[in-house]
Amino acid sequence: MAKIIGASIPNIPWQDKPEGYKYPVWRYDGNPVITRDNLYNANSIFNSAVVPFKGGFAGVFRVDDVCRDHTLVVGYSDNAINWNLQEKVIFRGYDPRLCEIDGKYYLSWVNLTPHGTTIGIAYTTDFEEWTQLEDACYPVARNGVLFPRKVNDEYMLLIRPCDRGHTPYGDIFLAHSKDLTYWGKYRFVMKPEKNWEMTKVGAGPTPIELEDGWLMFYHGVLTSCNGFTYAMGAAILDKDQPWVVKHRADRFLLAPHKDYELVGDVPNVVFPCAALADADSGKIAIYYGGADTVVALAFTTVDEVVDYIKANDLMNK
Ligand code: BMA
Repeated sequence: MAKIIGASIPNIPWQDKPEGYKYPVWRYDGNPVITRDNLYNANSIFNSAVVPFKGGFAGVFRVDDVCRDHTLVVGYSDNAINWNLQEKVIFRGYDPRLCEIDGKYYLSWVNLTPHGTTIGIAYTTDFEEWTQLEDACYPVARNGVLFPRKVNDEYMLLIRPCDRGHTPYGDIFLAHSKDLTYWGKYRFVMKPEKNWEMTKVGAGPTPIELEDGWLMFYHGVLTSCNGFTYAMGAAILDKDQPWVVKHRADRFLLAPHKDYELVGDVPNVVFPCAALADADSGKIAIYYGGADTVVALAFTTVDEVVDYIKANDLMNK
């Protein structure tokens, strides 16, 4: 078995792969797990982040409210499927990611400034009090995703530099920091390669540490005559030089095929922002936004996903 370096999550949400299903990532049959009905005054609740917390789970959820403002709220769950969302807005912005580093929970998100989007970073120990740090990569960037530990004694942040609109820039870079305040030593990681991701790529959940690399799920965007289609891909980054892509699937692992991915405020969107990974069993539960309207859940195992990436490896063709 490929090995996950990380926590045991014995209560990770799970369903076995349906009999006869050929692909490496399968959906929860109770999807969507969160809809606008989970919170009063929500227009839509989607691209959201979850982590294990005190024997259960906590999360930060993207709620676009009935004024269509982008807000972030905290939620709690015992089973990571049924969530209790709080009304209090902790930050404004969107697309949160959560990452535990040395006992603190770090939130990175798309922060909104008068000059464009940037990467907000804040931390908490209890999901009630938050300390906000300097914005990273100001301006202009999105899809800021921290690594769950320092690499070579430096914090690592995946980013996608962009412009103020739906950007023609579409490549993933990596930034280093000694203190989570000053970011630099930028490294190119990857650019779109295949048709399904041809417009842009952006990092998704916190990378999952493996024995010999980092498993990175990401989104890739196709532009068709009908607009954008967002799908999920996967790659394995070098363990000590995570800007080096060692393996990368040439095809998507999850694309908008179900109604709740095809129909919503923005049709044809699968947008992963979080993954729970159980080091003992190799089970992985992926949280993604469906059609910018709901939160959905999908499953894989570390073996399934690593084998699939290597069997369809863009880097070894
Ligand atoms: C991206 C982000 C995501 C969104 C996606 C599709 O640029 O804004 O939050 O899910 O577009 O609309």
